[in-house]
Formats: sequence, structure tokens, C-alpha cells
Amino acid sequence: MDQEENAKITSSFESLSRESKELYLHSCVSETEVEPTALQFMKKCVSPNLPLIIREGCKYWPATSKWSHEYLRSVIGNKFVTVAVTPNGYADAIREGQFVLPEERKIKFSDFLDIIENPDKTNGVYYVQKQDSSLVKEFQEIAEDVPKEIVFASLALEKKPDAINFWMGDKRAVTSMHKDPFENIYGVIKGHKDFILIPPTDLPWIPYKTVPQAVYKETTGQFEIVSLEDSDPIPWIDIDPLNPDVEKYPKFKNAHMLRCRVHAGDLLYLPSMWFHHVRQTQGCIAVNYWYDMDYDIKYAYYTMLETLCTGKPPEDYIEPL
Ligand SMILES: O=C(O)CCC(=O)C(=O)O
Repeated sequence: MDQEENAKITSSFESLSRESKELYLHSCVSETEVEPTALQFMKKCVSPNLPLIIREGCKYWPATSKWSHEYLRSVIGNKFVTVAVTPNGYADAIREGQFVLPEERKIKFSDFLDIIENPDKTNGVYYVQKQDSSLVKEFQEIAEDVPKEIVFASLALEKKPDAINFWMGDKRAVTSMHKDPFENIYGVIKGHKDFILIPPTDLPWIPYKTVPQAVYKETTGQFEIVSLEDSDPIPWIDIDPLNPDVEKYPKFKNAHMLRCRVHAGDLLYLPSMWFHHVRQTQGCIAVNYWYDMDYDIKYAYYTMLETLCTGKPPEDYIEPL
């Protein structure tokens, strides 16, 4: 691409980012204390692709009052569940030039609770974070303590959730910045979560790097990073929004970061394709509902932006006849 064309594209990115801020983004995540109707949710959130916190939106779910450690021990203490273990709390993040997956272990839930209660007595950071509808697959004994769907969302989106996930972990466990193709309704049951959100229109300022995959393995008390030779390299975001290296990635300064704290009993609507980074308090428990996004005109524009940023057509691109 010649210089002139490059300058045109950069100025288009700047105007997209500026116009988005001026016309539709807010300076903080909107909040309500009243559950939206399906129509309000569609009109004010899904359609404009804007996040919303519904304070006390899950306060009256049975889980919010029932899920003490004592209760969980008595109901699922003997069950083996999948836990992600890392040396530093960063699962699925770039380390030493590789995308490093956590070591997945099956341990008894009561042993996991012991570790959460005494994190300094164990090597590594433990996080129950499997995202394959884990609440339904691994925690079915307690699944009845939360609704099977979020009614206003199912009505608005005209579908049932694709996955319902259970999250519980150490305060050092961090979910690195990424985006998902889901409309996400995220309920915090115990503790609180801190989200950093960046809108999809800021994609040009987000540094992606395509790196080989690897996995943590603990042997004799030491974690090592083992390369996954047979896996394909993947693109992942190479910046920590808590401590961004703006010398390396100066454009990241343009990103419009929204920060919000979601307390126990609150619901967050996290729109599809928004970049998010998540932290939590010790032993924080959450349940989230992923609804498949609609592959609509917003998605098509996003894909165009991605193509402009990378200079490459999308992976599933089919040459027109
Ligand atoms: O709670 C977390 O640690 C991450 C949540 C997340 O990434 C999601 O719900 O998509």
C-alpha cells in the first residue's frame, strides 16, 4: 500500500473512533436498577451494541444467598471438576512470545475450595473457568439455583443461551483482553469483578500479534511453558490494559477504555465483539449466559474494519465469481 493510501486509512480509523465517541459511546457504562423489558434491552443495548449494568439484577437468584463454601462443599465437594492452573494467574495470554494455555486439572471441588481458602499454601493460581457450558455439564447439581435463561434477553434475541458458564477463582487470576462472538449476560454471585471494556470501533488501536500456542505444565513444583507443536499460531492481543506498553504500541492511547465494577447480585450486559479484560476478588463466583450473536450488518462492518487493519481478507473469505 502506498503512503497516500495508508494515510487515508489511518484518518478513516481516527474519524470512526472520534465519531463513535461523540455520537454513541458514553464515558462510563450505563446502569439501571430496573430490569429492562425485552424491547428496551434490544433498543438501548443490543441494537446500539452498548453495555449495561443491571444493579441487583441477580440479587434474588437462589444462588446469591445459597452458594456459601459450606453449601458448595456439602452438595458438590466430592465431584471432580476442571480447574485451570497457571503460575501467575494469566491463562490464555501471551507469555514469552507464545499464547499460553493453562494446565487443566481435574480435582475434587472440596480440594479446590481448600486452595481458594488458603491460596498461599499451594503452588500456582487456580481458576474454574471452563467455557463449554460448564454450569450445565460439570455443576448440574447446583444449576437449579440460577435461571436456565435470562428471560428479557431470550425474548429480545429470540433464542436460548448457547452456553451457561460457572466461574470461581483466585484474586490473582486475570482474564486477558479478548472479544467473543456472544451477547453476554454476566451475573456476579459472590465478591466482585472489575471489567475493562473497549468498543469494537477501537479495533485499529488494539495490537494483535499472531503467535504459536503453548501450555503450562507443572513438574516438580516448577511451571514450564511447553510448545504445542501441532497447533496453528493464533492472533491474540499483545497488551495489558493495566500497564500498557505505549512505547511499543503508541496507538493504544486512542482506545476508549470503560471501567466498571460488577458487585455480587449485579448483572452486566457485555455486548458481542467488545474487548474485555477481567479481574476479581478472592473466591469470586459468577455465572454467565452466552447468546450467539447475530451475524448482521454490524458484524459485516466489523469484518471490513478487521480486513482494513490486517490488510488480509477474513479466514472464510470466498473469492466473488
Ligand atoms: O470472568 C472472567 O474471568 C472472564 C469472563 C469472560 O471473558 C466472558 O464472560 O467472556
